[in-house]
Amino acid sequence: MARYGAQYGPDITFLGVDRCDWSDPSTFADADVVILGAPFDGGTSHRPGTRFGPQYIRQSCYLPHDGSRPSLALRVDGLGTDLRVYDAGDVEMYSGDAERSVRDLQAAVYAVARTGAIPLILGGDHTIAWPDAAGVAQHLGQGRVSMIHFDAHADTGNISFGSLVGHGQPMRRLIESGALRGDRFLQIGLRGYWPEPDTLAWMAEQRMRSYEMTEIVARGLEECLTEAFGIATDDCDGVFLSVDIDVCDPGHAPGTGTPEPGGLTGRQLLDSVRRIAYELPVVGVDVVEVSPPHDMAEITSFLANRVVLETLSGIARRRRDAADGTTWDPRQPLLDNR
Ligand SMILES: [Mn+2]
Repeated sequence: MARYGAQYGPDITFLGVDRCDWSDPSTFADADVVILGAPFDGGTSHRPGTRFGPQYIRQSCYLPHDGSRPSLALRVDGLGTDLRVYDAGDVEMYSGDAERSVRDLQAAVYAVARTGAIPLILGGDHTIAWPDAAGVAQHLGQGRVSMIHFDAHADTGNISFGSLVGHGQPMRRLIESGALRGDRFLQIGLRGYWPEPDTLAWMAEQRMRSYEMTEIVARGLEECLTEAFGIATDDCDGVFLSVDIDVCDPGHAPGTGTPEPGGLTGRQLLDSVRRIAYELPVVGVDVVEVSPPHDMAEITSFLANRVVLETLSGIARRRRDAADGTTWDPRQPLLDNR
């Protein structure tokens, strides 16, 4: 259960933020957000490599690793002065033992959530969404956390390769275990040729709401998000945001294990994440499926790094506006509202 340290490269923190130890709450007592690396790709069904995701998401940036990132659009520093962010390093996760890995990751996520800090987990393949969201629900209560899930894939499979644990199944495990409610599960960006009809029938029985790319194109992303936000905040205490980078088109995110053509642009994903972090009570986040060995010019790692920063900036701006009574539409330029 120890920190993996330098197993997958230098033991650095996300863009130079302070380090902490998730098993010792005194090391992050004033934290708003604690970053955890989950370098696990043992649940992958196709191309592997996401065990290197945390390292690359932490480091892929052309600016100094100085623990500060003032947002041009939001006029807050979600990494420095406006939010206290720590990085607890990588949780030890052996990709050859999925059951032990998800158990140990949930313990780490819960240890962060119970202090009131927001856990932000860098994957890793999507297997980790099960312990990530379950660890938050362990603190806030079963069925009290809704899910907004960006992905090309539903990830609601039952058994794959003879196992209940894998990157195509975390969402079913979360609902079956009672950690999350099926009817507070919002999926954005689904497309392609999976899952099969019996899995779609199971999803309908759970009353999951999936905004497929076809619907997003027909209605517009903003309208779909606004509708999803209404469901996510109905009789729930917080929102878990799970971002599979393959929700974006492979042209925008080539470094991933199961690329599916026809997805969102990087710009659409960043704007969506900004809205979620600003408009909703986010209680946990994960960013998954970045596979650096399959990337081109670190396009995917740079995008994932910005997904993290956009989330932190949105949370920081939400808290600042709540403190001074300001309201703002994150779809509009700030203009005089700075
Ligand atoms: Mn996916």
